[in-house]
Amino acid sequence: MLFSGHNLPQWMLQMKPCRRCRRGQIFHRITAAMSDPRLESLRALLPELRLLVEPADLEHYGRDWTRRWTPAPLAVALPASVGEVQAIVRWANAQGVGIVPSGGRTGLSGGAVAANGELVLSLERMHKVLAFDAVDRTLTVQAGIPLQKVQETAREHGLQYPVDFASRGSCSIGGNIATNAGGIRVVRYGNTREWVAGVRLVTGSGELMELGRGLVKDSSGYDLRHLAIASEGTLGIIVEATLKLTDPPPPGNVMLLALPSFEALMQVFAAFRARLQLQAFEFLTDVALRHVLAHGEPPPFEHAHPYYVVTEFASDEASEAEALAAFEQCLEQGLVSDGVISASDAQAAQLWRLREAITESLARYLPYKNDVSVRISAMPAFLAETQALLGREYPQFEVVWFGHIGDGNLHINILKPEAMAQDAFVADCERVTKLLAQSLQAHGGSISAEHGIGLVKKPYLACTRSAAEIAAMRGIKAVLDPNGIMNPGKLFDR
Ligand code: 2HG
Ligand code: ZN
Repeated sequence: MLFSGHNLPQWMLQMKPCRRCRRGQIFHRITAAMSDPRLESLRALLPELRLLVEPADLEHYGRDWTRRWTPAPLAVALPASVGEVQAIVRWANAQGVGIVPSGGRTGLSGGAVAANGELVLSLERMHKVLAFDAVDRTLTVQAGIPLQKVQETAREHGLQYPVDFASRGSCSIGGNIATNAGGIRVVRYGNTREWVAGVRLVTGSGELMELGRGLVKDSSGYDLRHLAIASEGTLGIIVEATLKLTDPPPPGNVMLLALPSFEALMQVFAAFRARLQLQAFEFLTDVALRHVLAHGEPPPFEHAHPYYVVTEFASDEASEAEALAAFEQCLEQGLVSDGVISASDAQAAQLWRLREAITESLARYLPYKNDVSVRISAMPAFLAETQALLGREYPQFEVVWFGHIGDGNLHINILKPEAMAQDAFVADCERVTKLLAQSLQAHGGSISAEHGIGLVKKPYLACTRSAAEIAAMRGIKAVLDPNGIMNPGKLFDR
């Protein structure tokens, strides 16, 4: 079929030549779009919809921060309104096409991977602040808004949205809600779940549901809002959210502590928590710090120490005195061996970088990640057991420990040796994850603390959630997504 300029649709006329492969983008679009009648029907249904089928776009939008699956989506849709999202979902039901909802794609569990001809539905163009309510102290936003923009907007109104983590600039609020994201302030403020007053969800059948509606009190039956939170896009697409805001935090002081032993960790936590309202309590090992320093951060101490804690608390005189007293007490008991305290905001930010840059500094080793949790009281026994397990099972790999120890949440990154094939590496790590999952089961923990289940943790879901719970999840999915088009294959198989 030959096209001449005057009868080309508008979207084709806007194409530029593709620099990557030197064929025209028009060619890519025409071949892909014309060869798939499903996309043609979507185009006919929503002529204004932005739809991408260029290989570079499919690759970019078809993956998250995991690098295990080869992206292979059918196309990428970038709707600009709730109405468009609903129409896409109805089209997907009619065509039997799976939908992978897509936010900032900073996830670490493969929840936003599209490797099987799904349509990626990116919320990227739906990134507006819709309303601020000073009386309710809420902010209503579209789901594609980055976390950082939410935090900044709250600050502009003299308030705070307290959920925070390193990917704040790239992740989106929709993704945060869909994974019940945690981060570095959970010890003080709780997870994302605590801060969602309402959610507008386009269900798997295209219905728009208003869940929660910003009400402080509502005892009229099931709270479906909480089903949307941590649903990982398997029940529908979060298109808007009403977020709770709170008083701004007090100006903070950051302290970095050096610890001689792993066993000291929870005792130091107890000593500090007894005296202070902690804003954060994070830990990292020397191995983690070495990677961060190799990545360009300045060393905090003259000598290396086996373990470190980054903690934050109010910078008023009383809190500072309590922090120093806690430090002295731990020093006397041999639980800490050194410490520094920030003297300025710049220094505080620099100390935080030592913790926050870990993921980035490890990315080139394609790490296998465990993100596990137990109750805080179970932490000492679980830590000892896990340390023995990993020491025994991974003599050949470098293992990097860090995490939100004040929440009972450990991150374990196993680094792939350069010469080792990815498949063999993952297979070995999966063998050990089964053992870790057994230990989590014994300690009443969770195989995913804050990253979600996605594809990465799916084989272990049944280790820490009961058969009855998973059956109930399947039943809920069948009601809200009867044709199973929402994020197929993630969390569990239908
Ligand atoms: C963090 O706490 C993130 O920094 C990422 O949850 C953890 O990279 C990881 O394993
Ligand atoms: Zn984390």
